[in-house]
Amino acid sequence: MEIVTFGESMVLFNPDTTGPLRYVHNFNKSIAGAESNVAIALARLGHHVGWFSKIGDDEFGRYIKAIIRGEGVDVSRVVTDPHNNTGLLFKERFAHVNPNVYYYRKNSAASNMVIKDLDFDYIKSSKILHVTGITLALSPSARETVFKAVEFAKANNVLVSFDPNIRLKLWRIEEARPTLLEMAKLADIIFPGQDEGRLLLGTEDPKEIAREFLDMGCKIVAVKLGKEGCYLAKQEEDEFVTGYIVEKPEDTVGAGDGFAAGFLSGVLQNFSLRGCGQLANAVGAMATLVRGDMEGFPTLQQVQRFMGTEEYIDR
Ligand code: KDG
Repeated sequence: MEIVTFGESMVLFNPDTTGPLRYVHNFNKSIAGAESNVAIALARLGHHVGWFSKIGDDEFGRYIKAIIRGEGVDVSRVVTDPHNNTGLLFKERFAHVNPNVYYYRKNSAASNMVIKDLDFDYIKSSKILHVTGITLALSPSARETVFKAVEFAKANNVLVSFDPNIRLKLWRIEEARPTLLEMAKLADIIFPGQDEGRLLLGTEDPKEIAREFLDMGCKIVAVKLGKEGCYLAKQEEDEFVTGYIVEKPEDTVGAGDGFAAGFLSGVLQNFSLRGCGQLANAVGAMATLVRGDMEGFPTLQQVQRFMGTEEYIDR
């Protein structure tokens, strides 16, 4: 594996119509989950990637595994929990505003993840371990599992990639902040958004955010600036990389995961910092062109066309 990641994926029910959920009759069934989004995006870009989680012994768990496997992601380390259900997520859409998200994941199989569910040889076999703050929020045992995996990765020269992905519906900021900062200190690459800079460090200034994380020990900080692009920093170099304007985004959820996947793809190919940022911006932007959390991630050829590095013949 080039990259291994783990965390909860859920069955996502996206309403066909806008308005309060009690008036919605039809839903589109798909999957959601920040880590599997990153895994799928990387697989579409042509990488060997593994994702695992704990799923219920139920139809929803089998569905999630089948979809992710179908995307070319290795799911051989997924654990089935005979006692707890697979988590679900419902969106509620209104015109011109971000959708509401309702989680049905309390005590889900994934939130019952424990250290015993980790395959250490599998983690050791990969170049990068990618984790997010969502798993840290799920339960004490899931949190302990992420810390254990990350400490093991560090001790075995596997690069640690971390997206704080603050979800205030899952935990209070007073609890989230110290935990996420503790994890940030262990990360080699970190992907904060500006809002996360504000919540964690009290600043939205990309340069200040980057400086704080570099001082904590991160080697690369990629601050996501939405359509403005990103600000990237290492100890010895830093730069802004301009983003892509998407006039009418269909769905912005998943853009951050696309960004992380594009960036990590660049890292795996030894791209320059700027090259990593350009690919990250493009994959993140393309994620917003399609409704759904992971449906819009491009193949390598599609992203090259989007970036204008490959000629497009449409017929
Ligand atoms: O980054 C997108 C994810 O947040 C989404 O797919 C669902 O993992 C998810 C969550 O916990 O909100």
